[in-house]
Amino acid sequence: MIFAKKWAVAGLTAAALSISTQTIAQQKWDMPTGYPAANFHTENIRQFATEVDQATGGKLKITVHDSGSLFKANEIKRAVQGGQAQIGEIIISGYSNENALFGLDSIPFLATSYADAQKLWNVSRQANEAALAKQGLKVLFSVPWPPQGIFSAKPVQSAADLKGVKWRAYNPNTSKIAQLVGAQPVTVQAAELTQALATGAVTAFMTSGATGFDSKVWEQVKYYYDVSAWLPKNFVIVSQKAFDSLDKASQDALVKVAGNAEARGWKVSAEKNTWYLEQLRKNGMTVEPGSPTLRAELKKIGDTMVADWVKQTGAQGQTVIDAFRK
Ligand code: PCA
Repeated sequence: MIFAKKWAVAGLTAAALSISTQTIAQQKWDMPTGYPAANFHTENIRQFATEVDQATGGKLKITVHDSGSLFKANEIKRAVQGGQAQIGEIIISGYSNENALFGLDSIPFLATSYADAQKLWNVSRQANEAALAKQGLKVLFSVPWPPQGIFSAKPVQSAADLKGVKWRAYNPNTSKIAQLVGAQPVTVQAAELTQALATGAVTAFMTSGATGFDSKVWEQVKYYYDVSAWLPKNFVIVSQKAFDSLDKASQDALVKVAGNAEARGWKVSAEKNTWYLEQLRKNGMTVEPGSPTLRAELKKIGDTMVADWVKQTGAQGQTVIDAFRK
């Protein structure tokens, strides 16, 4: 009897030991994002998390928290910097007040196609990575939103029609555009857009068909002008400290799977853009290319913003713009 008990205790200790070695070897990361579960970025990120699990042999488990449920979209960067989350998704242009460099992809009519957006990313990736590295952040991958157009409750023929309207902004550049056309900017995160429209807090804004669809904007907003002004990008960032705590094989697996997620995300963004615009039409919206006047006015705003951007970013910015225009 005594003997049997001893054996049982020994068995238990062995089991407990193996569990604790497993816990040391396995890491669980929280990954906040600000966008809804059905959005293509979020779907891409979920697939990324699944592939990370597989590629690390279950050593790294990433839990995705969508819709700003763990941290609001605009709090995610700080959360990853502060170690409250190991990894997260942010829209980089949301932080151009911190560093002007981050606003490059949200300047009207600088890069308006997927090919140009890719080129802009290629020439600016290093600079972005270096700026974020100084904040203890590592860029894992980046995926663009579909091209940005104008949603409005009332028809818009030219910028004059936007005077005085309550304009939803999602980053400093969209606030700046509001100022330049004489609209009133109100910052609203994507997760709160439906509500802001329902209460009449905003009646016009620029975003993609993707967010128009996610937020079912057709309830209040009847016009979409597909001007394709820019393609803003989301970055998936990881705290360098969390990254360094992984074994080498897991680090390599993570970087490789991130590369796949970036390639897949760019492809899906472009493919789904057409589908998103169809859904706007199906739900009764008027989808138009936007008048030449409106486009010319936005282009002029873009030119001013490029000049300001180069002034703010100096030689580094000039090098990036020159490489883009080459
Ligand atoms: N959707 C996000 C950012 C750009 C976009 O297409 C938003 O509206 O917040």
